[in-house]
Amino acid sequence: MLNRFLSHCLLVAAGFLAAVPAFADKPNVVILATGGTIAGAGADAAKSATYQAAKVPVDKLIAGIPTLGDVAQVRGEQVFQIASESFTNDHLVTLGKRVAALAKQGDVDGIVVTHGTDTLEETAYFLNLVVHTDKPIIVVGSMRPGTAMSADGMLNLFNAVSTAASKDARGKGVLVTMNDELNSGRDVSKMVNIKTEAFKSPWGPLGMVVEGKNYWFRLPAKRHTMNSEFDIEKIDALAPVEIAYGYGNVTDTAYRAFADKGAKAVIHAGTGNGSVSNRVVPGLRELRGKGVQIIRSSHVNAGGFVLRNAEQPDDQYDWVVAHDLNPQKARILAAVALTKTNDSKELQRIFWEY
Ligand code: DAS
Repeated sequence: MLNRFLSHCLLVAAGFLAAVPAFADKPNVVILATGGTIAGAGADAAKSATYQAAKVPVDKLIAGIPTLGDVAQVRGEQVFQIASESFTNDHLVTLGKRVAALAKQGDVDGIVVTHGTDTLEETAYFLNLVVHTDKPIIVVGSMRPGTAMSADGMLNLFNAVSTAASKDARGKGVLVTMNDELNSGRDVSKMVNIKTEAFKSPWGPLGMVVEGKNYWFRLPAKRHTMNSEFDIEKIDALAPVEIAYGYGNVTDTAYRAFADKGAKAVIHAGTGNGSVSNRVVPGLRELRGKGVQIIRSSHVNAGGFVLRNAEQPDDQYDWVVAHDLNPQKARILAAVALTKTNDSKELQRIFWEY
């Protein structure tokens, strides 16, 4: 009799446990959705480039990956629903403050930001600079909408959640999981606009994520997150910084126009080594004399390297060099750094360290 009673209790208990969601003992991951192609939808499965971005809400993104509950207890927030080319500094500050607030919560183990791919690299670098946490923060997008054949968003998002839920991703700065790779939010950039293998770091990925497991091969070398002197909790607005493109036949019109509109710094997206046309140098020196910071970057796309006094006498002109940061990343760092200092020597230190 007693055995039958005990076996009955065991069956009931087993039944109860089976009803408990798969993630009862799983890490807690929050997905902050902002829009982009990963939330895109098109009318034809054969069309991977013709669709509307920022259509699918975060709860549908989560529901679209049934096995997500095997790796984490996931909940979503719809922070924005926009294509990322329309991001502004205010969007960055709002998102950064939400990420920082969640990172401080004891019931949050990791954060995923779903994002359009156009400015994903800027947001990832921004969060890398200003969010003080060692919890994993993963920024993820997709090159094809979920309605297209061989869409990449589902696996990219699964990888992002599994990485956000993993202890081994802690302390590595903001990460980007696209196309099975783990890239540093600082280094990664969109190098191609029509392939799923679109995001590359000039200095290589940090690792790979395969079947929900991370394989690490290198670590970030620059300051980030917990080791950053910048804190989103002390930033309410970014400094106005603009980018002017260098090319043959260029004039200083754009640089002057940006300064006239109040730019505190102009990023020179230079040819080659951040070179500056001799038709533009006098105008940039004049702007520097009026207090505008001039920061030389390079628009070569597979990884530039701008060093002081190599192509231009930066010491003499009191200009800053962006080191290996592309123009859009240099803008982010300058916009953050100028909230703390307008000293060109301090700015140059910051560009070497971050
Ligand atoms: N317009 C692009 C964006 O939102 C779509 C994408 O690739 O995500 O960044």
